[in-house]
Amino acid sequence: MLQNINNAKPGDLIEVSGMVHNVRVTKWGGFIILRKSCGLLQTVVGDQSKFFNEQGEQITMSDLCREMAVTITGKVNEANIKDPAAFNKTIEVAVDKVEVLSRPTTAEVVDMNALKFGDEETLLRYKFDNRQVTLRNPRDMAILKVQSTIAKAFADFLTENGFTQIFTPKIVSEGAEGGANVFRMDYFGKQVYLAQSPQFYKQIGVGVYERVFEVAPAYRAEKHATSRHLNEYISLDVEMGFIKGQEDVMNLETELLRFIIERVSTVCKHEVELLGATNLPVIPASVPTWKLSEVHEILFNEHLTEDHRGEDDLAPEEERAICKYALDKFGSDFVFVTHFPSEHRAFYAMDDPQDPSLTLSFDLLMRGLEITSGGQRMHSEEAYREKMLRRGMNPDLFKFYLDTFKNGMPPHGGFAIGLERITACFLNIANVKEASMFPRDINRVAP
Ligand code: AMO
Repeated sequence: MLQNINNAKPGDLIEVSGMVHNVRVTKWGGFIILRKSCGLLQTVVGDQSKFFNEQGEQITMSDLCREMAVTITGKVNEANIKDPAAFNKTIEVAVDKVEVLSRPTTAEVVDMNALKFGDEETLLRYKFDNRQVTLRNPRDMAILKVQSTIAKAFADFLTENGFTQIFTPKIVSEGAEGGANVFRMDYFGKQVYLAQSPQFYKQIGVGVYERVFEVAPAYRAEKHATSRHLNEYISLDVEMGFIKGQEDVMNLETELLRFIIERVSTVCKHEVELLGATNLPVIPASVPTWKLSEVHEILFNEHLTEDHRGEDDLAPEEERAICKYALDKFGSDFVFVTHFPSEHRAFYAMDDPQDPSLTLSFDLLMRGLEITSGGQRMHSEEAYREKMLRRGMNPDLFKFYLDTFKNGMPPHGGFAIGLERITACFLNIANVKEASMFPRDINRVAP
């Protein structure tokens, strides 16, 4: 008897285990909708079907309920299933036998479809309050499956291109990114921090392996509740040595994204269809790239935003507008913006020798949202010391980091992609929290 539903074809006899997603009793029998990791499977109950409880005693179909764990044996038949959550619309299983393995202890299991709740905010709150169960809803399963595919593709592409995966500490002695959004914690009487990013450690990794990557949580004490900020997010980090300039890093990210899009389009066909996200992002041979000052100019001259010329960063309306402009004019869902002012960029960014008030750094915008920051880093100890002193930082606090450069480092650069943000952008999901298995925000640390 066949055990793997993914290979099933009409005529096969099959044994398949899963959770009861739904039971529908009809006059002539009914349906048990079984939930598998790949999606839903329709099974059809007829007058020959038999049911057994955990003790092996015969029961009836009406004794079944949602979220029972069951094993079903039966025959695979051809079908034409309408439910978009069915992973294979062309098969169903005619039930011979259902064996109950275990059952929920409440008669009122969480409504994981959660569709009856009014406005978006109430719906999201309900979903997140009961996340341990609402995650079983096929839509949420699909979002996180796409996310898992993106993370795997990230690791596969980089491994194939000579990068070594590293695992760096999240309890650190100093924040790497500056700013106030760092979580403090007590560490045996000493104040330490949760890592805002693996920046120092991935640079150190370049001195060891030349090319490194990491997939790990990063922590930001964001006090504001927005649709794009989490307090804990997964950072896809890359750092590479022996670069000639930040263009090498941007080119690598472009090829990486092309690989990820291709992988999602082949591996996650069912999920993107279920989520109505078949318009996967488009990445042209060369991603439109402008300096920050050029973006302000373009948007002002084209009357697409208010006048932001001279500002140190992109306004959110500019992020959206430049992405729309790039899509309309260049058919790209991505835009690189480069040359951010040195004063507003993290201290490790390399200043542009042509104009030291600017940095050789970039952001990558996708469909109106920043998904990446990156750039070339300084690689000489003196440059670090000088910039730190200029910024009023105490180099003694960063001794181990500076010692890395003291002991020799190649020219290098890298970038980081926020996993929840890229997943949300891929799937046109408005709130990044929906792309987090257990989102952490200012009001939520459980479940
Ligand atoms: P940055 O701080 O811009 O750069 O972060 C890089 C990317 O991480 C994601 N991100 C977040 N996602 C969700 N919630 C947050 N609070 C949040 N903060 C950041 C975004 C962002 O583009 N060390 C540098 C990267 C580098 O230069 O290599 C850094 O951390 O997608």
